[in-house]
Amino acid sequence: AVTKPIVVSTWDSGLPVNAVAWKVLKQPNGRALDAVEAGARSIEDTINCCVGLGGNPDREGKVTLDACIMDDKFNCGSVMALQHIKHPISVARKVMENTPHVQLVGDGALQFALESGFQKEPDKLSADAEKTYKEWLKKSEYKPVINIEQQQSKGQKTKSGPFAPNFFDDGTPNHDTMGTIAMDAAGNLSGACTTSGMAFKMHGRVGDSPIIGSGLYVDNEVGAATGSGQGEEVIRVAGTHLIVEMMRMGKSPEEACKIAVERIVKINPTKAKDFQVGFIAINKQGEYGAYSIHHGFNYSVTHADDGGKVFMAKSIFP
Ligand code: SD4
Repeated sequence: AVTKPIVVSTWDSGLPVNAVAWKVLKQPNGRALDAVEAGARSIEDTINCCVGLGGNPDREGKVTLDACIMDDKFNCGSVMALQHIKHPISVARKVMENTPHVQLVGDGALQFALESGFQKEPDKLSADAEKTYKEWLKKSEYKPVINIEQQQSKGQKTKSGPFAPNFFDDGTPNHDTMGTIAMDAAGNLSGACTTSGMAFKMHGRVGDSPIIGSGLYVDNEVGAATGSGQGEEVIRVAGTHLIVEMMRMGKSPEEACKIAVERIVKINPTKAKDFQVGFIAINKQGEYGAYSIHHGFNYSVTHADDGGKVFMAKSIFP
């Protein structure tokens, strides 16, 4: 039997995102596209390190957001390095639906957002982001920090292990890039990905998250995939497109994610010890799976009215 509807998101911070998406999916005609957008919007509304305007800034202190969305008919839209807008995912959807283009970047994306009726938000870092940024400025080291490193730089450890929520020891949830993929009751797939990107990146840097085929890919005949982690490394292998193609060839979602992760590690196994990438995928049967380079990447799955479950992805390194 096909498990549907179903929604899967990166990280345990995806659980409340899934809950919002689930409300859409459980409606008789609820569309996966609306579900993933609503989910992404809900985390863009919260203050956290890695998604939305409250997220960490680039090295110049500017918060620049990346997001993309893709439906069941290869329609897709994306915004990159977008400033001042609370809901980049909805701007991405408008790019998809109301323009002849797929990607809008920077000032042009902002201009389009404002013309589309989005409100320009003031340039103000969240208290958390300001604190982290000031700390970073002391050394201003241009060294992308992600997941595992981020936790160490906070001087905190996360609790980990199968099914264990990924919380810092002080109880703060470890948020990160939010990738959400869903299949609705009609069996149609869609996906969304939203992020403030790598903390302290160069101004203008764009990661994998808003790039169709890297941070997100959906093929309604086969499946969908998204991910989180060091964007540059994901782009190099067109990670999520690779995963969907592997599923097309009969691999399970987990096997497909593993192949993409292995492809990244093989490029430079030594370097891969220092960065994290994690992928999640679903197929048309409603099967789901994940894989990451390092232990610690978890993901959230919801396919019933039970609040969903968090799973720890298998990884190459323990
Ligand atoms: C990026 N993939 O900008 C994002 C960041 C991320 O865990 O996912 N961090 O490269």
